[in-house]
Amino acid sequence: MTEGLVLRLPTSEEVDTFWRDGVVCLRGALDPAAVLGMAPAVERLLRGSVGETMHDMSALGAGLAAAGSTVLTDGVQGQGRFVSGTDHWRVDEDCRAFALDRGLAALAGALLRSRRVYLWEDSILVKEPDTAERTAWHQDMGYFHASGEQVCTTWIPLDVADAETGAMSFVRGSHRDGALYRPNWFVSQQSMEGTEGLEVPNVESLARAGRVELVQYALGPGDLTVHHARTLHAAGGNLSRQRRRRAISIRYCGDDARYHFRPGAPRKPHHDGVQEGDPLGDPDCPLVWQAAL
Ligand SMILES: O=C(O)CCC(=O)C(=O)O
Repeated sequence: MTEGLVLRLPTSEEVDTFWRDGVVCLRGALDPAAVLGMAPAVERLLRGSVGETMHDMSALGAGLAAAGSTVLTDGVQGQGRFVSGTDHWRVDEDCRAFALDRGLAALAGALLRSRRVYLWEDSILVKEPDTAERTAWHQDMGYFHASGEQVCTTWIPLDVADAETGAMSFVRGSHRDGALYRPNWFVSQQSMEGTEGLEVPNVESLARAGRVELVQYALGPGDLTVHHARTLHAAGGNLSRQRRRRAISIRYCGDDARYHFRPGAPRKPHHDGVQEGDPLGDPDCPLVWQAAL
């Protein structure tokens, strides 16, 4: 457990906001020092010294662009890079302690109204200064081989994340219609081949027409957002020439989640050992927190 990471649990109003809007911003819920204590782990992973879990999304974007796909750079070529990865908890002790933090899982359990919380995966997402690549509009559910409504992502910044450096934006209430959207390549709206579901709509034009409402929060260390796995969300590039935008996401499932395989979505090695409909809680998707009886 990360020492003293969580300072407070969500209020009942914040729980209601999560279920109404599909996202909630929890200010001052985490100890900034404990969050910043993850900085060395982030640097280790960026240097690639602890395994193959990080990906250069800017390089992926250049490859996709060369193959004819539209990459979300607003026509700008930045000097910085967007680097991200998943499943660091399997290769790095600090990431393991953070992802298995019982306080953070209890916070997710309160929001999910769940008696049990399982770790699905962790993710590190760094946008260095002057990174042009935006994070495409997407819904996490399409990437997860899981069913259930008690599924969420916590997004925890190590730096100030604002409109300039690439704060996340969310389509308010978009989790409520039950739509499943095809996963995409994260820096392009192009859907992954062989995946099922709806194409992600042009959220920005819908917002301009007043047909959806976008919400964005400027966050600092100690704040976090938690969004539902069906909530459409995206993030800007990092337009600052000085400031980094480092973040850690921890993704959790609750009581009603089961393994549910989605054609074409990226699989993890342990998925070969589980069946459709299996409960979570195996060592690769561990139970992190359970409510007292
Ligand atoms: O940090 C980003 O740019 C995107 C993160 C994201 O979409 C997520 O954690 O679900």
